[in-house]
Amino acid sequence: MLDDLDRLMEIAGIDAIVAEGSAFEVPDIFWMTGFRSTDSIICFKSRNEPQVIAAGFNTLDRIRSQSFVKHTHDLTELYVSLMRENKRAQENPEIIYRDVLKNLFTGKVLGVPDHIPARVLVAVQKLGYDVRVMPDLLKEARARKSGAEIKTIRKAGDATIESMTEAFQMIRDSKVGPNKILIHKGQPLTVGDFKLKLELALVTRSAESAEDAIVDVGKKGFDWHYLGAPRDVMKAGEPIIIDVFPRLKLDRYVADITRTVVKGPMSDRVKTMYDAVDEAKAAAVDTLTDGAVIDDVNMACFKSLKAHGFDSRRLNPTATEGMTHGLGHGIGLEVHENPNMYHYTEKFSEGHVITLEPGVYLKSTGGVRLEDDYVVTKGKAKLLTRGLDDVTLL
Ligand SMILES: [Mn+2]
Repeated sequence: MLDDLDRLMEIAGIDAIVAEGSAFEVPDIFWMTGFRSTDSIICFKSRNEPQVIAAGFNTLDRIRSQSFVKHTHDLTELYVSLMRENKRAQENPEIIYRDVLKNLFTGKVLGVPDHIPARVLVAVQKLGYDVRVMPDLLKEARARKSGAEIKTIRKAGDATIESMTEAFQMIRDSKVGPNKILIHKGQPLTVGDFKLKLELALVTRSAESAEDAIVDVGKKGFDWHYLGAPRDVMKAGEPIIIDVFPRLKLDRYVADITRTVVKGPMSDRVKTMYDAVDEAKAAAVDTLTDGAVIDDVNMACFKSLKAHGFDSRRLNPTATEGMTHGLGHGIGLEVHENPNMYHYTEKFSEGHVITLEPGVYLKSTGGVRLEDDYVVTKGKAKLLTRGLDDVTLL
């Protein structure tokens, strides 16, 4: 959260940070300003001082009414003088940043995030500033969520759960046809049909898939990031992985939920996979608390899977079956953010919001994955995505 930023800037030894872009392209900009616009702006922040937005013309008026940042630096006059000389602001970052930094920057070391445009980095270096690229600073500050952010992620979770429930109804309503193909309203039920239903349900709840959704039928689920082709046909008796990670259109936060469903009956093999994943998830949740070492949470999952006879790449780096991906990831304005569960020795903190998504994958069968979103607290982690507990057999 924003409250963490000053402390992290101090640890990093930087006096100020500057970022540039639009809320839709650069989540850090939205996070630092709350300004939801396609307009590109410059956001500057000195350590222990509030943020300042540099912009001009109509953008500035909208910032004053639509951003929570109270301090602005007006670039209108500078833009006008550039226009009189037939120069474009975009092509003259040195002129813009000379003005911005002369007016706002009083320290020695200036930090910039990885996503600062290359032309801006070069310009600021040419101006003679001591610039340091800080790839993790804003990411780390964003890792712990405020109460308002957690509430918004829960809202994204609710929209996701309701939409998945609506889409699952298509599978419930299907009949099983020849070759176990699901027949919905007289037609084979495809992944394309399912995703369309899902997307419509999300849109009616002011959400939309952040990228796409993963819908993997049967053996195709062995490749756990296969998105699913629109023409893939749903079949009975096979595990169908449905992984949905939508973003609220206005609030910009995401949720990330996976269920693996079977139009029954379920084979003993799939049942074994399902029980193992379910227990591994519970084992990980039991260890997830403020101060827990990240790899202890990973290990709780992988050891539980091993006890059920499933391999994992963490315990056996050459494994090709079993759990061949990480346990989860932070979520917030992006589908993958900090804490990073591959940073094994780091610790979870109160306010971290993460997904836990254990899965097992067998070449001959496909995959089973279950995913929910949790907020780390001083006690047991809190489940943010409630309401899809018994969805397995449809
Ligand atoms: Mn995920």
